[in-house]
Amino acid sequence: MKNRILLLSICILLPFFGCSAQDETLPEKKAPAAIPAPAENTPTAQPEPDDVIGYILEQEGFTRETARYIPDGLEILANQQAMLQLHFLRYWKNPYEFPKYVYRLTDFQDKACAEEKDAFKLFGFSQIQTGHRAASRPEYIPELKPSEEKPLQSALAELYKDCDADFSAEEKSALDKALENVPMELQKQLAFVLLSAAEAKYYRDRALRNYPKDKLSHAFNYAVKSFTIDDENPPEEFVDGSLINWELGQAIDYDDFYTGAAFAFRGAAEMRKFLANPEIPAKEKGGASEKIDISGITLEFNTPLGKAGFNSANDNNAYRGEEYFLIIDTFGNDTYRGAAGATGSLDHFISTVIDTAGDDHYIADEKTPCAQGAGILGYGFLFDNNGNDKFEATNNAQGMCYFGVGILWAYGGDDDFKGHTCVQGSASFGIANLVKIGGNDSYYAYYTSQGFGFTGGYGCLIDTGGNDRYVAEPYKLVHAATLGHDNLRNYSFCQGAGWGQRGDIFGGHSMAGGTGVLQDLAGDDHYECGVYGQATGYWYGTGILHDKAGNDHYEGSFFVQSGTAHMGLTMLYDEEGDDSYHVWKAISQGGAHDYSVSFFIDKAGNDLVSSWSWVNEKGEQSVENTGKKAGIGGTMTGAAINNSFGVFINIGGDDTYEFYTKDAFGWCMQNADISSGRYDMFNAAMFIDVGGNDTYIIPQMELPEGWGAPGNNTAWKRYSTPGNPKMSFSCGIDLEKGVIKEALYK
Ligand SMILES: [Ca+2]
Ligand SMILES: [Ca+2]
Ligand SMILES: [Ca+2]
Ligand SMILES: [Ca+2]
Repeated sequence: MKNRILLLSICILLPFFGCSAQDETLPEKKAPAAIPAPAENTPTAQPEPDDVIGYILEQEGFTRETARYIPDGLEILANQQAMLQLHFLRYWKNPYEFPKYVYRLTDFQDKACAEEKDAFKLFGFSQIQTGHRAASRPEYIPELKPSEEKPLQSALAELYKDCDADFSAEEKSALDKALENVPMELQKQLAFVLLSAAEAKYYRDRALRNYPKDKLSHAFNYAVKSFTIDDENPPEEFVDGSLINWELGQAIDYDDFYTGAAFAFRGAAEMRKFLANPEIPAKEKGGASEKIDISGITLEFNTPLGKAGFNSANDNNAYRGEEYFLIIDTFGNDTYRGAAGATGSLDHFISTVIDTAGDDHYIADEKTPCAQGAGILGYGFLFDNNGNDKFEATNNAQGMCYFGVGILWAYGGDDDFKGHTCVQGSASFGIANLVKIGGNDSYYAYYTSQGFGFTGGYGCLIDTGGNDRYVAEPYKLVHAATLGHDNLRNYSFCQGAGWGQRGDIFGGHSMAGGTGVLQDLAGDDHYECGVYGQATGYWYGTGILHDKAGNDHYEGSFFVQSGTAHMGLTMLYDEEGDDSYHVWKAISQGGAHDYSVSFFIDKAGNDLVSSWSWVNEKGEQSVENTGKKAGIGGTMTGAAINNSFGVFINIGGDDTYEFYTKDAFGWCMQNADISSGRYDMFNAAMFIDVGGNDTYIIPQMELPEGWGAPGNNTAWKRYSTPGNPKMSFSCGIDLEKGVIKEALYK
């Protein structure tokens, strides 16, 4: 596999770290006459546009239709990508509509998770986001009826048959005995899970029919390691990594794959419904159902896919996850080690854990392939109701997939999620959901986690309440962001990150990125990451961070808080509260590079928005508080370079901006040479602050003539050439009043 990180670095063009190289070649354009500017900090009479973006474009003779990319040009680029996600081209072509896409998506997820707590609904929705809708609604999945006589035994016999395995006479009689005191209705429910698994197995196997069976084991092992591989020195056995992605990624019949997942997931969902209210349904319409007692049962039996355990006795249990196809535990503080609710091997491709009570501990070490709601070439589901739980893993866990479906829903309690790589809503070639209902939770990871989508993936982390802490470790270096990004911090790709397989520089096999979403619906939250995070996109990837309420803190470095490199669509969207946003280095906060679209939208509150780094005596960047601040890098707060759309919108509140770079607040640089097709492609940078008394702390720096200084109730422009000035748009505007259509959902 050819080097992901190296590729990340090659195309970061040096001029973007400062504007000194461009100062000699100032644009001829001046600020549009209709917008009062530059103001030298003197407030002037202002317009009150009912469409601010339409208004500022109009000042230079543009409309939303003309101030965008040439659509055909985008199609040529998009056609060079495998597995481009369906929404991408539409919003790439129509960047002003991208926020509405984000509002719809986050609103749907909000309702599905916070209001309805409907795990299947989110799974179905995720499926649709990857471009498939084979089995997105449970009511259309064919019914499965356990037999009236010996339902569990006959369902198990069917599963054995489908797996070409032998249901021995010994096992049969042992099971008959074990079931003697198990209520028939519970046996039927367990039978339903087994019948669902038989269907899931059929569709999962069929989904893989176009890939050589003898290569699956190697692909499984690669998927386990993929994001942990040092791409510059891949181990000999995985030099074919990008080819596995290319071949298996495209060989999978995702319609079949998700149909299988839907059967298995509905099986788990029906069981959860039953556990919440154990009863025998009414025999006829209008009849009464009959409550039953399912407590005090300890049942364990073998299936061809692993053991099945049902434990409703009042004790604390310990399980080895990889031994089980199904664990249901309704009492006590339990411990789950290894691949619990996860596809621990190629043969153990369906696994479900349902734990409905207690403070539980889930632990997986670095030898565990995947854990805690993770699917690699299969399906892994984990549901934990109640209690303060601890989820600890190394890699591939807590809502994770690679060629699969991995889902973790945790309800109530203050939970602790800890992992390293590919954890907490991390999807590659499939669906990963981590949903936490309520509680003050902590999420800790390093890499490709916390709402991450690689090619073909939809990965989301949704937390519905509480004051939460999201950390993608910046400082304990494992993937230092080398070559000028930020040597002192890690690459993250976390907290709403989309990423693809880039092959244009060497090797080919380019595959468009997936979608990563981090969504938090209440509470005062803390978001912290290194480089690439908090709504970031790379290589046709989409990254979204939505925070609905509360006073939140965001900090990160380079390509963060809606910051993009190379064909990304990103949006950070914070709806209320007094928030603080800090960025240590460049291209962030509605900062877009190389055919990217980045929106930063903060809808209310008194916010602090800043970018600077601590520096030492020599002016070099430091992570220590040296007491000395300096700006390191630009393309901030609504800035666009190399044919991009960087839009920063802050509505309401008395905001404070503290910046030490000129290349911000609506700074644009189209940068294309006339010999390039890019020369005719648009580039737009917009900084818009509406309402409040805002303070701009921008230490005196010499501004080129015609730029104007940002200030309360004023307007300005910030152009740099080279490039085609006719195709580069800059506007910074601070207004008392005005409506921004892009910030409206309804
Ligand atoms: Ca428990
Ligand atoms: Ca629990
Ligand atoms: Ca929260
Ligand atoms: Ca907020």
